[in-house]
Amino acid sequence: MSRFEYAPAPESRAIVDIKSSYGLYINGQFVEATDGKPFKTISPSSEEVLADVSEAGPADVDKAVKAARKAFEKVWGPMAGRDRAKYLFRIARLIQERSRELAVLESLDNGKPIRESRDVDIPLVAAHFFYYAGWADKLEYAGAGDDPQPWGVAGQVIPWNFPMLMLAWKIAPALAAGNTVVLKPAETTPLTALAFAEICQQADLPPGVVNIVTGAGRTGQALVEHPDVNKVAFTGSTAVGRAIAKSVAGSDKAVTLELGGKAANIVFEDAPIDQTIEGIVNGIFFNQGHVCCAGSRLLVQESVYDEVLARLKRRMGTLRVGDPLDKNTDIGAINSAAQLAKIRELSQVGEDEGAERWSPECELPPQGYWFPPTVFTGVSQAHRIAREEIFGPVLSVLTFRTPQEAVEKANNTPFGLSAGIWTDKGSRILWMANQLRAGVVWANTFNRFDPTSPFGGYKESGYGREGGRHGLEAYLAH
Ligand code: TAP
Repeated sequence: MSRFEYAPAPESRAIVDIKSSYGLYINGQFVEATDGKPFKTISPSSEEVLADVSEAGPADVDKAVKAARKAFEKVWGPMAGRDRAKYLFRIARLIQERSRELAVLESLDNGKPIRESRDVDIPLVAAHFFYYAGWADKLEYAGAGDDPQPWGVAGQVIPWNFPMLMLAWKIAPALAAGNTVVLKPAETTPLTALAFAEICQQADLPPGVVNIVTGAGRTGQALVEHPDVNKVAFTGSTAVGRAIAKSVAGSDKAVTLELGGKAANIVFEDAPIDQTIEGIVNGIFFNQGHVCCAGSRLLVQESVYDEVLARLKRRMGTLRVGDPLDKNTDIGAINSAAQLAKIRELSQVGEDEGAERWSPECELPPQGYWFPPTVFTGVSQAHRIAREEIFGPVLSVLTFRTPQEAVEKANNTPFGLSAGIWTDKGSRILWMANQLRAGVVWANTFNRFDPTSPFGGYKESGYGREGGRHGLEAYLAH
């Protein structure tokens, strides 16, 4: 019995009204799929079936692209920017009004703690729509020339780790720039995208401006390969990103890819230790580590290694793993059985290759998909757990002696999405940030997101930027 026991504090799920089945959202209406079978979406924390969802086949995708094309040519493309802005502001306000419902729905379908969906995901979703609404009548200042034009129809494919936030990253700038969209959410997390379709109806968004086609990889492939899609935006694994890059090569489609990462979180001996421990925990255990920019490689200066490790382990022992809807929960459920299998497999490889594995004592719920917060020490740069994206609550710890060595180790990865630096010295932060081959470098903080700030990677982490003015530019033809 620990000194402080928490009473359960579950968020009520009465606020969500999940239908037993959902159609596809095409041309402003929910419609039956013509050539796919329905599939089930489940809650990963309980394995409870939440709803039947339609699978869009190529004919459905074609219908959605046609609706988007018509809306682009007849309504959305010709509309004045200030009028498009009104719709985006309306959507942003509706998201705020329905924020509690959306947070509960996200936690149910994805498994992430309500504390995160309520305080991070959904507020950021609304912030993205507000931010890009402000751009819709100022496109000539976006850096794409005096008279920037939208591409046309955007085909967008998103992953399951931040379902609604990834939707906002994709849809808000696309619409602000005057494009229409067909979006495919991930197979395991379609519900908030379908709730967003209802929000589009509530906002009276003209039919065809936003279309949501649910399904798995086959649906995503049909979308990105559709000949009448002008711009492809993808977030997900490097393997699928590579396949998409190949399939659109030689076509005139514009493409942005936001892929995996293996970020170094670098701790110097002069770092403020308490904040650093919180930053390490936030860096790798936020969203169960299902974060492309997660600080999954901890690089600690040798002189403070023992202290950092001891404090980190003590802090990990206080993390609460369990019901995503409990407001005290720090770490929720792993999103799917497949992802859990991948985390287990790579963790086993870590042990087999000789690294030392440690997790605090923690009781995992009997039903659902769970993995305890885990740290590996004795990790070398050649180990697979130091090179591959685990996409789970698993931290690999390495050490360094000099700043130069830290830079070399941090950059020794095929990825280049993000990095973190913990030190008291401003000059060292600036020097390090210049040396690190990472799209985002956080200093004395980690996993901070803001709609005004561009985000994206180097090397196998993809190309193109999302967020800020740069994110808007990606939706404008030069
Ligand atoms: P992916 O397979 O890349 O899935 C991302 C999205 O692409 C999903 O909507 C997926 O559909 C769709 N998709 C799959 N195959 C496609 C294809 N050939 N053409 C077009 N779209 C396709 O990622 P995953 O399987 O969910 O996760 C695998 C690994 O990817 C994870 O373990 C993690 O390492 C990494 N990952 C990275 C990120 C970020 S943010 N960088 C996000 C998620 C995953 P379905 O999901 O419906 O099959």
